[in-house]
Amino acid sequence: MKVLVTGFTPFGGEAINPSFEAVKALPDKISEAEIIILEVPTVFHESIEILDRAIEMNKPDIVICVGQAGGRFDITVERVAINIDDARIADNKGNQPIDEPIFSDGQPAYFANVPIKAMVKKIREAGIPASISNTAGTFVCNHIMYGLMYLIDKKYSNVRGTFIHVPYIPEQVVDKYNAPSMELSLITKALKLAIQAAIENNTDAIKVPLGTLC
Ligand code: PCA
Repeated sequence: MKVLVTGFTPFGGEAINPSFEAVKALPDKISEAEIIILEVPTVFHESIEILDRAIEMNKPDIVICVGQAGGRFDITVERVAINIDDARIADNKGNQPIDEPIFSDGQPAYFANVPIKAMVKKIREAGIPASISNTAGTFVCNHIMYGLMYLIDKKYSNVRGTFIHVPYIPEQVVDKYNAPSMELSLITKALKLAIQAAIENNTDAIKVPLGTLC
């Protein structure tokens, strides 16, 4: 089995992106599966094209894309990606699409097709805060998750995947008032556990109440 794990380049004035820092620190193998890592640019469309080529070349069974969610305090496994780009800031190449569909022939939204609840449960059991998120935003992270699930729908029907958002790491918040952060080694450990859960559980068989009220 092969798992492709991506992280993003720094964006929005940050010197690092904890997503790729954490991905880089993953072991070469998790539960006998080969781990392939890839850094993708925080750029609309180019990120999906690079992901597509990497899937084509490596033929992974599972794809987990990871990105920074500055302001979130826990690890969030995304449930859904929507067919819209609505950028509050420009990406790393100056693109700032507003209310544009990602793929005109795509569904309005796609759900993750890995066991997101089993993934969150496994991370929590290790004492690391984690939850399901029902929005990946409307910037490049939602964009790549949508692109991943679109590609799975259109041409890689055997692949399973989702997106995981991770908090800032402590060095990023030294000058940010009241911003939450998580130690890099904990983020890497959480990603490893999430990948393990995705490998071990074929479907989201567990019914645990991890929904939100509003
Ligand atoms: N986070 C951004 C894009 C790249 C990243 O790491 C986002 O949440 O959209």
